[in-house]
Parts: sequence; C-alpha cells; structure tokens
Amino acid sequence: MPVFITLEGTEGVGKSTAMAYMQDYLAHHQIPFITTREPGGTPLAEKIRTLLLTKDVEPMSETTELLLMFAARAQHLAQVIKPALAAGKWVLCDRFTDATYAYQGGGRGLPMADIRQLEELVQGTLRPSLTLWLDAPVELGLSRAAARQQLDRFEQEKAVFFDRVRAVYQQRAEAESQRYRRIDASLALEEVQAQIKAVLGRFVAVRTL
Ligand code: Z5A
Repeated sequence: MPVFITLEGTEGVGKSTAMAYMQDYLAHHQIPFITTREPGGTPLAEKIRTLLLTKDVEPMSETTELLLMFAARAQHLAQVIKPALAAGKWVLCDRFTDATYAYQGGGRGLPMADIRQLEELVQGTLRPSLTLWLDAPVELGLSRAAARQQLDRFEQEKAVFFDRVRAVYQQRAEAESQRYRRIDASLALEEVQAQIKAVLGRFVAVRTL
C-alpha cells in the first residue's frame, strides 16, 4: 500500500534534521523511499519556490501566493509523488498541504474553504498517510533559525504570524488525530528522535506486516 509521510511545523522547529533521521530509519529497515519537499521537488516547482521565497520589487498578493503553492504542488504530484507511490516507494515530504492551511489560511488569513477547493482540484482524494507535526514554541524555532544570514519572504514575518500558523496546525492535529502525530520539538535532539522513532516504529510495523 502506498505510504505518504509529511513533516510539518513552524519555522526552524527541526524538520530538515528530522528528515535526515527518518531517512536513516527507513533505509535501516530496507524500505524503498524517496525524500522531497514543498514548495519544490521538481525543476519547475523549484523555480516556483524561488519566486515564492524571494522578496521582489513588487509585493506578492496573497492569492498569487496561494495559487503558486498549488501550482508547484500540481507539478510535484505529477512528476514525483504519484509516480513514486505507484512504484511502491514511500514518500517522505518536507511540508505539504497542511502548510497551506497553516500559512496561507492561518498566517495570511485566506479562507479555508478556498484552500479546500484547490486541494480537491489539485490532489483529488490523495492525502498523506501520516503527518509528523514538529511542535515547539514559535520563539524557540525562530531562535534556532536565527543563525541564517538572509531571511526569505516567510522568515521575515513577525512572531504573531507564526503564532497563527501554529494555531492552525494545532486545530488540524486535533481534527485529524488519526493522521497527525505531534512531536514535542522543544526537547533535545535525542529526545525528538526518540519520539520519531516510536511513531515510525509503530507505523512501519503495521505497514510491513
Ligand atoms: N510554505 C507555505 O507558506 N505554504 C505551503 O503550502 C508550503 C510552504 C508547502 C519554506 O519552507 C517556506 O514555505 C516556509 C513555509 C512556506 N516558510 N517558513 N517559515 P521550508 O520548510 O523550506 O522552510 P522552514 O520552515 O523555514 O524550514 P527550515 O528553516 O529549513 O527549518 P527546519 O527544517 O524546521 O529546521 P532545521 O533546519 O532542521 O533546524 C533548524 C536549526 O535548529 C538547525 O541549526 C538544527 O541543527 C537545529 N535543531 C534542530 N533540532 C533541534 C533540537 N531538537 N534541539 C536543538 N537544536 C535543534
């Protein structure tokens, strides 16, 4: 059965670090998988990512941002995610549509109903099998990410924006408790990895019986 795992969370909570750990875990269990990310994951979708993250001379409208997220996603699904799942590979994806609900819905305040419509248009019935939500206080993630030299368009937002983003992740985790697993990302790395290992271990056991 195709397995599609997504990683979510606010800025700097440790998704990339968790992704590397999950890759090692799946490789150790001899599970065929690919890793990818959003926005991006294909040459064309990566160009859209650059448009989305780079501050331009003119401000990007919120609707443009939303449509570009889904344009990149449509390409990513067609070129990478669906072929990998069809080939029996697990897909590990750094962010997916939950990020659109959280950032464009929560952060920007766009209507959730519009996002839902685009989700259905672009994805049909495809949804992640499992979502690891790395959750930590916004200020902690921002401080972990602070070492970066240049901030992208999202990283320039204030903490209050990320508070709204986090609140939507919280709501979605409660509403979709079958799919979501909250990982306390405020802990030391070894403890974060232990939580991920416990979740993945149970998931792998069921899926590889
Ligand atoms: N976006 C959107 O708006 N709508 C959408 O639909 C989608 C995305 C799909 C780019 O995403 C932006 O796109 C994103 C939302 C928007 N903007 N923001 N914010 P991204 O995923 O590429 O960017 P990001 O969220 O900024 O991720 P990141 O900066 O790469 O952070 P991270 O992957 O979560 O963290 P990290 O790089 O693994 O860790 C950060 C640092 O903390 C690093 O030095 C680690 O060594 C350290 N770290 C990690 N874990 C720990 C622990 N446990 N303890 C101590 N230190 C740690």
